[in-house]
Amino acid sequence: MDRMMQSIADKVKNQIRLSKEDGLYLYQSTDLLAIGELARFKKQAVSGANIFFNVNQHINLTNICTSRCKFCAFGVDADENASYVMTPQEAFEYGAAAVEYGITEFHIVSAMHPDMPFDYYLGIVRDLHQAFPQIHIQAFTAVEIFYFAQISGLSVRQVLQALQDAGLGSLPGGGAEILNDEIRSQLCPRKAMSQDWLDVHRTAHQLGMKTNCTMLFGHIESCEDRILHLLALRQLQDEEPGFQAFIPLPFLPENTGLAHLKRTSAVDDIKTLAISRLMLDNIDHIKAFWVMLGIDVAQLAFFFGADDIDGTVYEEKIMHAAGARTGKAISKEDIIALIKEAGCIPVERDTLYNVLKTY
Ligand code: V47
Repeated sequence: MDRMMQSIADKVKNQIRLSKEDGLYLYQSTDLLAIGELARFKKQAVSGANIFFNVNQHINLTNICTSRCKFCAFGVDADENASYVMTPQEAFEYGAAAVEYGITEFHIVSAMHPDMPFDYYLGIVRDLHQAFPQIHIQAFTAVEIFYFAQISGLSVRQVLQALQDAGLGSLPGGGAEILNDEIRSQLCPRKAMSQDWLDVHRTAHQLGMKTNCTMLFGHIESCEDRILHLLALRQLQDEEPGFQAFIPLPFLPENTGLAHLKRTSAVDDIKTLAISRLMLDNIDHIKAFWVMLGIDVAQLAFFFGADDIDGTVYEEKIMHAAGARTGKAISKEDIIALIKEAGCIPVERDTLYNVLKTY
């Protein structure tokens, strides 16, 4: 171990916060095992041998989107063949059908539809919550919340309050991409910019809502952009805590406007998970999202700082549109088996990380 890595190890062992320079050093280091050992040390301190999962149902209300981000293969124009919008009744039935499977969460993500009014989204949350009050609704990325404010004339706070009154429990972490407006202007100029995204989460935290956060990596960003992104999340969490989990999302290029780019390597995926665990010393959970990492890399991630594998995710559409090679869903039994196979303890959680059952 060289001197710089030793000094980072000393900081981690003594719970001293890592700096931007430490993060940059870790990215350019090839000592993956040393980085992994430190990340695992941090993970063990928070979660021991536990790996969390939940049983959820993804509902993607529409794929018609005015944003058309370069990295996205899910969004389409209204006149394209593959376009769809669920009616409120269809969305309700789609959610209701999963309830008997034992789900504890509806994970609803939509798009920036040109015509659907805010009331459409509000009504879907209200109907599902009234029928199934025991099931947590995690819905709408900060980008969608910001868009709802634009189309309704309400403030972000009013939008969040209305959704909260209707039964919204928490926000997912999507739409963060890379919190750098130069990069956003190239990839996704028509949606919430960095400060807008952060402000929505800050407001949600002020309203007592938990949220997640993500980072889309492996496209046109640099390692410095990634570290600055992690530092922005860490700073918001210091100022207005409420992030429960961080999910690094490796960019899947197929069918996107960046299809010429190569998929990230497993080494980059694992290193990014580990560095996230080390930099984000104030966010408890780091998710290895099996849908895009694949089951094999997700299992390895448990030894590099991850303590969560997300959920059964019946039936994910955004990543699969971009070439995710995993199945569209995985059973609870399969998740339990793959966590045990890796030598860890499967813990079923609800959305807010209350332990439901240890297997
Ligand atoms: O915001 C879109 C990303 C996000 C691609 O909060 C892509 O628990 C890779 O945020 N390759 C939506 N990523 C999904 C998301 C999420 C998923 C699971 C759990 C949680 C959580 C959140 O997916 C988007 C965007 O950043 N994305 N296209 C792509 N081609």
